[in-house]
Amino acid sequence: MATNTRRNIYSLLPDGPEIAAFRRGVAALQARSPDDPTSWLYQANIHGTVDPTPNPAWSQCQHGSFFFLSWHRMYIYWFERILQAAAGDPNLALPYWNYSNPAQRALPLVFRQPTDTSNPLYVPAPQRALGINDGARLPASVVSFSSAFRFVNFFDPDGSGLSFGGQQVSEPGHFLFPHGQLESQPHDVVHTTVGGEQGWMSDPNFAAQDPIFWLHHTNIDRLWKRWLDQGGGRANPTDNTWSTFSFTFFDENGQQVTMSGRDIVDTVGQLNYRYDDDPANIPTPSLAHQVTALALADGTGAGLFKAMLGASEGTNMIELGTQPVKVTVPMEDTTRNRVAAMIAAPVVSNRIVLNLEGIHIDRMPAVTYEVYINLPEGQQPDYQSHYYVGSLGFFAFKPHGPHAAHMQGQQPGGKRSFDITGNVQALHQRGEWQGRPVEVTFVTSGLLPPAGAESLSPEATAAIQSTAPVHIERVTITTA
Ligand SMILES: [Cu+2]
Repeated sequence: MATNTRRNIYSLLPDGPEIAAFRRGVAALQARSPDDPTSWLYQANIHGTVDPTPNPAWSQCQHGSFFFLSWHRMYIYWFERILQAAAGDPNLALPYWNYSNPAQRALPLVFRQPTDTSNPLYVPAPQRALGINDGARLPASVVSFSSAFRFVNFFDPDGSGLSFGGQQVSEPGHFLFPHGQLESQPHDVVHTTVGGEQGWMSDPNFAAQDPIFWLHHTNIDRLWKRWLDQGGGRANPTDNTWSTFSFTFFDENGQQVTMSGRDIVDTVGQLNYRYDDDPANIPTPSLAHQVTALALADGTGAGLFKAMLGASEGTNMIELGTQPVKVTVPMEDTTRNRVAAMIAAPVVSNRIVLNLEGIHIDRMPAVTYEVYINLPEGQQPDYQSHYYVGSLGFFAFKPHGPHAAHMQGQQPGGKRSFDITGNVQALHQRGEWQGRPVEVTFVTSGLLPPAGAESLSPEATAAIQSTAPVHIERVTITTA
Protein backbone atom coordinates (compact mmCIF):
# COMPACT_ATOMS: atom_id res chain seq x y z
CA MET A 1 0.00 0.00 0.00
CA ALA A 2 1.18 3.44 -0.81
CA THR A 3 1.66 5.77 2.10
CA ASN A 4 -1.04 8.46 2.30
CA THR A 5 0.00 12.04 3.00
CA ARG A 6 -1.92 14.29 5.37
CA ARG A 7 -1.52 17.81 3.99
CA ASN A 8 -1.81 21.33 5.29
CA ILE A 9 -5.38 22.40 4.44
CA TYR A 10 -4.12 25.84 3.38
CA SER A 11 -2.03 24.15 0.66
CA LEU A 12 -5.09 22.47 -0.89
CA LEU A 13 -7.27 24.15 -3.51
CA PRO A 14 -10.83 24.68 -2.20
CA ASP A 15 -12.19 23.13 -5.40
CA GLY A 16 -9.43 20.54 -5.82
CA PRO A 17 -9.83 16.76 -5.74
CA GLU A 18 -8.60 16.30 -2.12
CA ILE A 19 -11.23 18.65 -0.67
CA ALA A 20 -13.88 17.15 -2.97
CA ALA A 21 -13.15 13.66 -1.63
CA PHE A 22 -13.13 14.93 1.94
CA ARG A 23 -16.50 16.69 1.50
CA ARG A 24 -17.93 13.57 -0.18
CA GLY A 25 -16.83 11.32 2.67
CA VAL A 26 -18.15 13.65 5.40
CA ALA A 27 -21.49 14.04 3.61
CA ALA A 28 -21.83 10.26 3.28
CA LEU A 29 -21.19 9.69 7.00
CA GLN A 30 -23.61 12.47 7.95
CA ALA A 31 -26.31 10.79 5.85
CA ARG A 32 -25.98 7.46 7.68
CA SER A 33 -28.31 6.31 10.44
CA PRO A 34 -26.96 7.35 13.87
CA ASP A 35 -26.99 3.74 15.06
CA ASP A 36 -24.52 2.78 12.32
CA PRO A 37 -21.04 2.71 13.94
CA THR A 38 -19.63 4.28 10.76
CA SER A 39 -22.04 7.23 10.88
CA TRP A 40 -20.97 10.79 11.69
CA LEU A 41 -22.86 10.97 15.00
CA TYR A 42 -21.82 7.52 16.23
CA GLN A 43 -18.17 8.35 15.54
CA ALA A 44 -18.52 11.67 17.41
CA ASN A 45 -20.18 9.82 20.30
CA ILE A 46 -17.10 7.59 20.62
CA HIS A 47 -15.28 10.75 21.70
CA GLY A 48 -18.04 11.91 24.03
CA THR A 49 -21.80 12.28 24.24
CA VAL A 50 -24.61 13.33 26.58
CA ASP A 51 -26.88 10.71 24.98
CA PRO A 52 -28.00 8.56 27.94
CA THR A 53 -28.41 5.41 25.81
CA PRO A 54 -26.00 2.87 27.31
CA ASN A 55 -23.27 2.07 24.81
CA PRO A 56 -19.84 0.82 25.95
CA ALA A 57 -18.23 2.18 22.77
CA TRP A 58 -19.19 5.78 23.55
CA SER A 59 -17.49 8.48 25.66
CA GLN A 60 -14.06 6.92 25.40
CA CYS A 61 -11.86 9.98 24.75
CA GLN A 62 -8.76 10.07 26.89
CA HIS A 63 -7.98 13.41 28.54
CA GLY A 64 -5.50 14.29 31.25
CA SER A 65 -3.18 11.31 30.92
CA PHE A 66 -0.43 9.87 28.73
CA PHE A 67 -3.19 8.14 26.70
CA PHE A 68 -4.29 11.50 25.28
CA LEU A 69 -2.04 11.42 22.20
CA SER A 70 -2.17 7.69 21.54
CA TRP A 71 -5.95 7.31 21.91
CA HIS A 72 -6.63 10.25 19.59
CA ARG A 73 -4.15 8.89 17.01
CA MET A 74 -6.09 5.59 16.97
CA TYR A 75 -9.44 7.37 16.85
CA ILE A 76 -8.42 9.51 13.86
CA TYR A 77 -6.88 6.51 12.10
CA TRP A 78 -10.08 4.45 12.14
CA PHE A 79 -12.20 7.48 11.30
CA GLU A 80 -9.97 8.17 8.29
CA ARG A 81 -10.42 4.60 7.05
CA ILE A 82 -14.19 4.99 7.34
CA LEU A 83 -13.98 8.24 5.36
CA GLN A 84 -11.84 6.61 2.66
CA ALA A 85 -14.38 3.86 2.14
CA ALA A 86 -17.32 6.29 2.18
CA ALA A 87 -15.65 8.60 -0.35
CA GLY A 88 -14.51 5.70 -2.53
CA ASP A 89 -10.95 7.01 -2.33
CA PRO A 90 -8.34 4.78 -0.64
CA ASN A 91 -5.83 7.64 -0.83
CA LEU A 92 -8.02 10.11 1.03
CA ALA A 93 -6.01 11.58 3.89
CA LEU A 94 -7.36 14.01 6.46
CA PRO A 95 -5.78 17.45 6.08
CA TYR A 96 -4.46 19.30 9.13
CA TRP A 97 -4.94 22.90 10.31
CA ASN A 98 -1.55 24.47 11.02
CA TYR A 99 -2.83 27.48 13.00
CA SER A 100 0.68 28.13 14.29
CA ASN A 101 1.44 29.73 10.92
CA PRO A 102 0.53 33.44 11.35
CA ALA A 103 -1.14 33.49 7.91
CA GLN A 104 -3.29 30.46 8.70
CA ARG A 105 -5.08 31.42 11.92
CA ALA A 106 -8.54 31.84 10.41
CA LEU A 107 -10.80 28.81 10.23
CA PRO A 108 -9.98 27.30 6.79
CA LEU A 109 -12.28 28.75 4.13
CA VAL A 110 -13.98 25.51 3.09
CA PHE A 111 -15.26 25.07 6.67
CA ARG A 112 -17.11 28.39 6.55
CA GLN A 113 -18.16 28.79 2.89
CA PRO A 114 -20.67 28.15 1.49
CA THR A 115 -22.73 28.94 4.58
CA ASP A 116 -25.57 26.52 3.98
CA THR A 117 -26.46 22.85 4.21
CA SER A 118 -24.85 22.12 0.83
CA ASN A 119 -21.54 22.34 2.69
CA PRO A 120 -21.05 19.34 5.01
CA LEU A 121 -18.06 21.12 6.64
CA TYR A 122 -20.08 24.17 7.72
CA VAL A 123 -21.43 24.53 11.25
CA PRO A 124 -23.31 27.75 12.10
CA ALA A 125 -22.93 29.84 15.26
CA PRO A 126 -23.61 29.38 18.11
CA GLN A 127 -22.38 25.82 17.54
CA ARG A 128 -19.13 27.64 16.73
CA ALA A 129 -17.75 30.76 18.43
CA LEU A 130 -19.40 33.96 17.21
CA GLY A 131 -17.13 35.52 14.59
CA ILE A 132 -15.11 32.46 13.63
CA ASN A 133 -17.20 31.78 10.52
CA ASP A 134 -16.46 35.39 9.42
CA GLY A 135 -12.73 34.64 9.34
CA ALA A 136 -11.83 35.88 12.85
CA ARG A 137 -8.33 34.70 13.75
CA LEU A 138 -6.94 32.73 16.67
CA PRO A 139 -4.56 34.82 18.82
CA ALA A 140 -0.86 33.97 18.61
CA SER A 141 -0.53 32.81 22.22
CA VAL A 142 -3.40 30.33 21.82
CA VAL A 143 -1.59 28.42 19.07
CA SER A 144 1.85 28.45 20.68
CA PHE A 145 3.40 25.03 21.32
CA SER A 146 6.84 26.23 22.40
CA SER A 147 6.39 25.63 26.13
CA ALA A 148 5.10 22.10 25.48
CA PHE A 149 8.05 21.40 23.19
CA ARG A 150 10.55 22.39 25.89
CA PHE A 151 9.53 19.34 27.91
CA VAL A 152 11.78 16.38 27.12
CA ASN A 153 9.79 13.78 29.07
CA PHE A 154 6.72 12.28 27.37
CA PHE A 155 4.98 11.54 30.66
CA ASP A 156 5.26 12.44 34.32
CA PRO A 157 5.08 9.73 36.98
CA ASP A 158 3.92 12.02 39.79
CA GLY A 159 0.56 13.30 38.55
CA SER A 160 1.89 16.81 37.98
CA GLY A 161 1.08 17.11 34.27
CA LEU A 162 4.62 18.46 33.82
CA SER A 163 5.30 16.49 30.67
CA PHE A 164 4.75 16.76 26.94
CA GLY A 165 2.18 13.98 26.72
CA GLY A 166 0.49 13.77 30.14
CA GLN A 167 0.61 12.00 33.47
CA GLN A 168 1.34 8.29 33.76
CA VAL A 169 -1.73 6.32 34.84
CA SER A 170 -2.36 2.65 35.53
CA GLU A 171 -5.67 2.60 33.66
CA PRO A 172 -7.53 4.84 31.19
CA GLY A 173 -9.51 7.86 32.36
CA HIS A 174 -12.12 9.85 30.43
CA PHE A 175 -11.67 13.25 32.12
CA LEU A 176 -8.57 13.48 34.30
CA PHE A 177 -6.61 16.49 35.55
CA PRO A 178 -4.13 18.02 35.18
CA HIS A 179 -3.74 17.85 31.43
CA GLY A 180 -0.30 17.36 29.91
CA GLN A 181 1.45 20.33 28.33
CA LEU A 182 0.61 19.82 24.62
CA GLU A 183 -2.94 18.96 25.60
CA SER A 184 -3.21 22.18 27.65
CA GLN A 185 -1.70 24.37 24.96
CA PRO A 186 -2.37 24.57 22.08
CA HIS A 187 -4.96 21.75 22.23
CA ASP A 188 -7.31 22.97 24.99
CA VAL A 189 -7.06 26.69 24.28
CA VAL A 190 -7.76 26.16 20.56
CA HIS A 191 -10.84 24.08 21.47
CA THR A 192 -12.17 26.85 23.73
CA THR A 193 -11.45 29.61 21.21
CA VAL A 194 -13.02 27.83 18.22
CA GLY A 195 -16.05 26.69 20.20
CA GLY A 196 -16.68 29.80 22.24
CA GLU A 197 -19.39 29.83 24.91
CA GLN A 198 -21.85 27.39 23.38
CA GLY A 199 -20.01 25.78 20.51
CA TRP A 200 -19.42 22.10 19.97
CA MET A 201 -15.64 22.43 19.97
CA SER A 202 -15.69 23.73 23.57
CA ASP A 203 -17.24 20.56 24.95
CA PRO A 204 -15.80 17.02 24.59
CA ASN A 205 -19.36 15.68 24.47
CA PHE A 206 -19.99 17.52 21.20
CA ALA A 207 -16.53 18.43 19.83
CA ALA A 208 -16.19 15.70 17.20
CA GLN A 209 -19.49 16.71 15.60
CA ASP A 210 -17.75 19.78 14.17
CA PRO A 211 -15.71 18.68 11.12
CA ILE A 212 -12.88 21.04 12.15
CA PHE A 213 -12.29 18.76 15.16
CA TRP A 214 -10.55 16.25 12.89
CA LEU A 215 -8.17 18.86 11.42
CA HIS A 216 -7.37 20.20 14.88
CA HIS A 217 -6.48 16.70 16.01
CA THR A 218 -4.45 15.77 12.95
CA ASN A 219 -2.41 18.88 13.73
CA ILE A 220 -1.95 17.82 17.36
CA ASP A 221 -0.94 14.36 16.07
CA ARG A 222 1.54 16.03 13.68
CA LEU A 223 2.99 18.10 16.55
CA TRP A 224 3.66 14.84 18.41
CA LYS A 225 5.86 13.77 15.47
CA ARG A 226 7.54 17.20 15.24
CA TRP A 227 8.29 16.99 18.98
CA LEU A 228 10.01 13.62 18.54
CA ASP A 229 12.08 15.14 15.68
CA GLN A 230 13.59 17.59 18.19
CA GLY A 231 15.61 14.74 19.72
CA GLY A 232 17.43 15.54 22.94
CA GLY A 233 16.01 12.48 24.68
CA ARG A 234 12.43 12.95 23.49
CA ALA A 235 10.90 9.51 22.99
CA ASN A 236 7.64 7.63 23.20
CA PRO A 237 6.82 5.73 26.38
CA THR A 238 7.96 2.15 26.74
CA ASP A 239 5.65 1.87 29.76
CA ASN A 240 3.79 -1.43 29.67
CA THR A 241 0.33 0.02 30.33
CA TRP A 242 0.77 2.68 27.65
CA SER A 243 2.02 0.11 25.16
CA THR A 244 -0.47 -2.68 25.73
CA PHE A 245 -3.78 -1.31 27.02
CA SER A 246 -6.34 -2.19 24.37
CA PHE A 247 -8.91 0.38 23.12
CA THR A 248 -11.96 -0.39 20.97
CA PHE A 249 -12.94 1.30 17.68
CA PHE A 250 -14.81 0.39 14.49
CA ASP A 251 -13.45 -0.24 11.03
CA GLU A 252 -14.95 0.82 7.69
CA ASN A 253 -17.22 -2.26 7.72
CA GLY A 254 -18.65 -1.39 11.12
CA GLN A 255 -16.73 -4.24 12.76
CA GLN A 256 -15.22 -3.77 16.21
CA VAL A 257 -11.45 -3.59 16.27
CA THR A 258 -8.93 -3.11 19.07
CA MET A 259 -5.65 -1.27 19.15
CA SER A 260 -2.97 -0.39 21.69
CA GLY A 261 -0.06 2.04 22.00
CA ARG A 262 2.57 -0.25 20.55
CA ASP A 263 0.48 -0.51 17.34
CA ILE A 264 0.65 3.20 16.54
CA VAL A 265 4.17 4.53 17.25
CA ASP A 266 5.25 4.34 13.58
CA THR A 267 2.66 6.14 11.46
CA VAL A 268 4.23 5.12 8.15
CA GLY A 269 5.09 1.49 8.91
CA GLN A 270 2.05 0.67 11.04
CA LEU A 271 -0.68 3.12 10.01
CA ASN A 272 0.16 3.95 6.41
CA TYR A 273 0.24 7.72 6.71
CA ARG A 274 2.73 10.57 6.92
CA TYR A 275 2.52 14.36 7.14
CA ASP A 276 3.65 16.59 4.31
CA ASP A 277 6.34 18.10 6.52
CA ASP A 278 7.75 14.81 7.85
CA PRO A 279 11.53 14.94 7.37
CA ALA A 280 12.89 12.54 4.73
CA ASN A 281 14.81 10.55 7.31
CA ILE A 282 13.09 10.50 10.65
CA PRO A 283 15.65 9.57 13.27
CA THR A 284 14.50 6.52 15.19
CA PRO A 285 14.98 7.22 18.87
CA SER A 286 17.64 4.84 20.09
CA LEU A 287 17.35 2.78 23.23
CA ALA A 288 19.96 5.05 24.79
CA HIS A 289 17.73 8.02 24.14
CA GLN A 290 14.77 6.30 25.68
CA VAL A 291 16.74 5.46 28.77
CA THR A 292 17.77 9.09 29.08
CA ALA A 293 14.18 10.22 28.78
CA LEU A 294 13.01 7.83 31.46
CA ALA A 295 15.83 8.86 33.75
CA LEU A 296 14.77 12.48 33.36
CA ALA A 297 11.16 11.63 34.05
CA ASP A 298 12.06 9.65 37.14
CA GLY A 299 14.61 12.24 38.21
CA THR A 300 11.84 14.52 39.42
CA GLY A 301 11.69 12.40 42.54
CA ALA A 302 8.25 11.07 41.70
CA GLY A 303 6.53 13.58 43.94
CA LEU A 304 8.51 12.67 47.04
CA PHE A 305 10.14 16.06 47.14
CA LYS A 306 7.58 18.68 46.33
CA ALA A 307 8.06 21.79 48.41
CA MET A 308 5.65 24.70 48.73
CA LEU A 309 7.48 27.93 47.96
CA GLY A 310 4.56 30.34 48.11
CA ALA A 311 0.75 30.51 48.00
CA SER A 312 -1.85 33.20 47.43
CA GLU A 313 -3.51 34.27 50.66
CA GLY A 314 -7.10 34.57 51.77
CA THR A 315 -10.11 32.32 51.42
CA ASN A 316 -11.90 34.33 48.74
CA MET A 317 -12.00 32.80 45.29
CA ILE A 318 -9.95 34.56 42.65
CA GLU A 319 -12.35 35.69 39.94
CA LEU A 320 -11.28 36.17 36.34
CA GLY A 321 -13.47 38.23 34.01
CA THR A 322 -12.82 40.63 31.17
CA GLN A 323 -10.29 42.92 32.91
CA PRO A 324 -6.73 41.91 33.83
CA VAL A 325 -6.52 40.36 37.30
CA LYS A 326 -3.40 40.45 39.45
CA VAL A 327 -2.80 37.90 42.22
CA THR A 328 0.02 38.25 44.73
CA VAL A 329 1.91 35.16 45.84
CA PRO A 330 4.02 36.09 48.89
CA MET A 331 7.33 34.31 49.27
CA GLU A 332 9.51 34.17 52.40
CA ASP A 333 13.13 35.28 52.24
CA THR A 334 14.24 31.74 52.98
CA THR A 335 12.22 30.59 49.99
CA ARG A 336 13.80 33.28 47.84
CA ASN A 337 17.27 32.13 48.84
CA ARG A 338 16.33 28.61 48.04
CA VAL A 339 15.02 29.60 44.62
CA ALA A 340 18.24 31.53 43.99
CA ALA A 341 20.21 28.37 44.78
CA MET A 342 17.98 26.37 42.46
CA ILE A 343 18.55 28.86 39.68
CA ALA A 344 22.30 28.58 40.21
CA ALA A 345 22.08 24.81 39.74
CA PRO A 346 19.33 24.25 37.17
CA VAL A 347 18.71 20.52 36.96
CA VAL A 348 15.44 18.79 36.24
CA SER A 349 14.60 18.20 39.89
CA ASN A 350 15.06 21.90 40.57
CA ARG A 351 12.18 23.08 38.44
CA ILE A 352 9.90 25.81 39.73
CA VAL A 353 6.20 25.37 39.07
CA LEU A 354 3.24 27.74 39.09
CA ASN A 355 -0.03 25.96 39.92
CA LEU A 356 -3.60 27.17 39.43
CA GLU A 357 -5.58 25.02 41.85
CA GLY A 358 -9.34 24.49 41.99
CA ILE A 359 -10.34 26.12 38.71
CA HIS A 360 -14.15 26.32 38.50
CA ILE A 361 -16.52 27.50 35.79
CA ASP A 362 -20.30 27.88 35.87
CA ARG A 363 -20.55 28.03 32.10
CA MET A 364 -18.03 28.01 29.28
CA PRO A 365 -16.05 31.26 28.94
CA ALA A 366 -15.77 32.90 25.51
CA VAL A 367 -12.06 33.55 26.05
CA THR A 368 -8.90 31.90 27.32
CA TYR A 369 -6.36 33.60 29.61
CA GLU A 370 -2.71 34.45 29.15
CA VAL A 371 -0.82 34.06 32.43
CA TYR A 372 2.14 36.28 33.32
CA ILE A 373 4.45 36.61 36.33
CA ASN A 374 5.87 39.94 37.52
CA LEU A 375 4.47 41.81 34.54
CA PRO A 376 5.53 45.45 35.22
CA GLU A 377 2.81 47.98 35.87
CA GLY A 378 1.64 49.60 32.65
CA GLN A 379 3.55 47.19 30.43
CA GLN A 380 1.69 45.79 27.42
CA PRO A 381 1.32 42.00 27.89
CA ASP A 382 3.41 40.17 25.29
CA TYR A 383 3.26 36.38 25.10
CA GLN A 384 6.79 36.34 23.67
CA SER A 385 8.23 38.13 26.71
CA HIS A 386 9.88 36.40 29.67
CA TYR A 387 6.86 37.36 31.79
CA TYR A 388 4.51 34.99 29.93
CA VAL A 389 4.21 31.49 31.40
CA GLY A 390 1.40 30.00 29.29
CA SER A 391 -2.33 30.05 28.64
CA LEU A 392 -5.37 28.64 30.37
CA GLY A 393 -8.20 27.03 28.37
CA PHE A 394 -11.29 25.19 29.55
CA PHE A 395 -11.77 22.15 27.36
CA ALA A 396 -13.08 19.18 29.40
CA PHE A 397 -13.67 21.41 32.42
CA LYS A 398 -16.90 20.50 34.14
CA PRO A 399 -19.27 23.46 34.37
CA HIS A 400 -21.47 23.62 37.48
CA GLY A 401 -24.38 23.88 35.08
CA PRO A 402 -26.80 21.68 33.14
CA HIS A 403 -24.05 19.61 31.52
CA ALA A 404 -22.41 18.73 34.79
CA ALA A 405 -24.33 15.55 35.43
CA HIS A 406 -23.11 14.05 32.19
CA MET A 407 -19.42 14.56 32.78
CA GLN A 408 -18.97 11.44 34.89
CA GLY A 409 -15.77 10.75 36.70
CA GLN A 410 -14.62 14.31 36.47
CA GLN A 411 -13.31 16.33 39.36
CA PRO A 412 -15.32 19.44 40.21
CA GLY A 413 -12.27 21.68 39.86
CA GLY A 414 -9.54 21.62 37.28
CA LYS A 415 -5.85 22.26 37.79
CA ARG A 416 -3.19 23.73 35.51
CA SER A 417 0.56 23.73 36.16
CA PHE A 418 3.26 25.71 34.36
CA ASP A 419 7.01 25.14 34.52
CA ILE A 420 8.24 28.68 35.24
CA THR A 421 11.91 27.84 35.79
CA GLY A 422 12.98 29.63 32.61
CA ASN A 423 10.88 32.69 33.47
CA VAL A 424 12.35 32.89 36.97
CA GLN A 425 15.89 32.57 35.58
CA ALA A 426 15.24 35.38 33.11
CA LEU A 427 13.66 37.58 35.78
CA HIS A 428 16.56 36.85 38.13
CA GLN A 429 19.13 37.86 35.51
CA ARG A 430 17.30 41.14 34.91
CA GLY A 431 16.98 41.95 38.60
CA GLU A 432 13.20 41.58 38.42
CA TRP A 433 12.97 38.72 40.86
CA GLN A 434 14.67 39.64 44.14
CA GLY A 435 12.87 41.56 46.82
CA ARG A 436 9.35 41.46 45.42
CA PRO A 437 6.40 39.16 45.87
CA VAL A 438 5.52 37.14 42.81
CA GLU A 439 2.63 38.76 41.00
CA VAL A 440 0.55 36.61 38.69
CA THR A 441 -1.46 38.48 36.05
CA PHE A 442 -4.31 37.01 34.00
CA VAL A 443 -5.17 38.68 30.71
CA THR A 444 -8.02 37.66 28.40
CA SER A 445 -7.20 36.31 24.98
CA GLY A 446 -10.04 36.12 22.45
CA LEU A 447 -10.60 35.93 18.72
CA LEU A 448 -8.94 38.66 16.64
CA PRO A 449 -10.60 40.48 13.71
CA PRO A 450 -10.45 38.80 10.29
CA ALA A 451 -7.44 39.75 8.15
CA GLY A 452 -7.99 43.25 6.77
CA ALA A 453 -10.88 44.01 9.12
CA GLU A 454 -10.83 46.68 11.83
CA SER A 455 -12.88 44.78 14.35
CA LEU A 456 -14.88 41.69 15.17
CA SER A 457 -18.60 41.64 14.48
CA PRO A 458 -20.71 43.31 17.23
CA GLU A 459 -22.04 39.89 18.34
CA ALA A 460 -18.53 38.42 18.62
CA THR A 461 -17.33 41.48 20.55
CA ALA A 462 -20.32 41.26 22.87
CA ALA A 463 -19.63 37.58 23.58
CA ILE A 464 -16.08 38.37 24.66
CA GLN A 465 -17.17 41.35 26.75
CA SER A 466 -19.75 39.26 28.61
CA THR A 467 -17.55 36.20 29.07
CA ALA A 468 -18.54 33.93 31.97
CA PRO A 469 -16.38 34.33 35.10
CA VAL A 470 -13.72 31.79 36.05
CA HIS A 471 -12.92 31.04 39.68
CA ILE A 472 -9.61 29.81 41.02
CA GLU A 473 -9.22 28.62 44.61
CA ARG A 474 -5.55 29.50 44.94
CA VAL A 475 -2.30 30.07 43.13
CA THR A 476 0.81 28.32 44.44
CA ILE A 477 4.47 28.12 43.55
CA THR A 478 6.17 24.81 44.27
CA THR A 479 9.14 22.75 43.31
CA ALA A 480 8.46 20.11 40.67
CU1 LIG B 1 -9.45 17.65 21.22
